[in-house]
Amino acid sequence: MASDISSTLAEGRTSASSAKSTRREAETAEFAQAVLAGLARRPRSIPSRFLYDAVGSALFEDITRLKEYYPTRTETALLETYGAAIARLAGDVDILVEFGSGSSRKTRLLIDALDGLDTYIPIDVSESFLTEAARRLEAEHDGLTVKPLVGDFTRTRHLAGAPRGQKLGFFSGSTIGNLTHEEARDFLVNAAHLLGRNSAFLIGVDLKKSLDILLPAYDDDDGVTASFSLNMLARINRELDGDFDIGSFAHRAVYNDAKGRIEIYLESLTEQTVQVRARRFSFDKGERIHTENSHKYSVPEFQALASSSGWRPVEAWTDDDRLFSLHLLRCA
Ligand code: AVJ
Repeated sequence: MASDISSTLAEGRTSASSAKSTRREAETAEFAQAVLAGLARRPRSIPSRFLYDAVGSALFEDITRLKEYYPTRTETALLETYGAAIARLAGDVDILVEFGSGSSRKTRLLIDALDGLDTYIPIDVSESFLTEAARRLEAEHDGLTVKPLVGDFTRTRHLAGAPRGQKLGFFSGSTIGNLTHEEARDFLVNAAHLLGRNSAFLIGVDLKKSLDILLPAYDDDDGVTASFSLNMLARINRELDGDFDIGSFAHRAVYNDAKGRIEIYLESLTEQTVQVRARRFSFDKGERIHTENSHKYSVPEFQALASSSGWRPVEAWTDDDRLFSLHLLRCA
């Protein structure tokens, strides 16, 4: 890594753009390592966080507007309906810390509900997204300071440069569902340290429900979710000199009842060989690559997980159809 930094500096770029390109190179190196290891192992798997390059992030935005994809609009409606109640129970919040980029619409609803808020700290891997969001929010909210933190929130250990004050964490969209129960517990324990004593945490969690609703949400009629999944292979082709024939893989979403989660796979439709960075990988017909988990919880299941991770459940809100939940927790 040190040699990467000196070589980019030697090319005479500004330190800001060199820091950015060094980050991009580090991200590509990490992607390469994950893909080569993930394709070599059985069962094959690639971590879901690599779905979100610029193309994948735009496709996810499209997913949030699909008729079949209920989570985003349901969570937004919950924030609209219960924002004032959430703010009251959260107490005097000085600092809002958001894990992941979230949608600006949901963030704005929460910020507007919290009066007396003086600092908003979004944590995200996408620097351009953060800068843009920070500029807009500061322009719209007099007296609100936005201090973006570039990084992977699952690995953020300290809130560098954060002022003192009462903190509220916000983790929306049921992104916590991407984590296994063990990973979610680690994340919650770390968040308790990060946010500190007596802080509060608002988390959006998708609920268990009928497969008639759940399965189409992960396999829509227009094939947007399929494109989002298959972008993993397209990204490998773009960034890692891969030669995946995207048309000979299919998106598969299945519900694993024992684990309470949607599992997403890319399935080879033929027997074929693929190259990535000059390494060859053979697929049998029907062989799969696991790319994503999306865990679903009942309200008591999530409260039990939170309770075993340093948080006390304060309140949980759900919509009338019981599609989605918002949990307010207090650091124990
Ligand atoms: C962003 C993880 C919440 O699990 O519902 C949506 C990702 N993947 N459709 C989810 C996703 C396919 C989404 N999360």
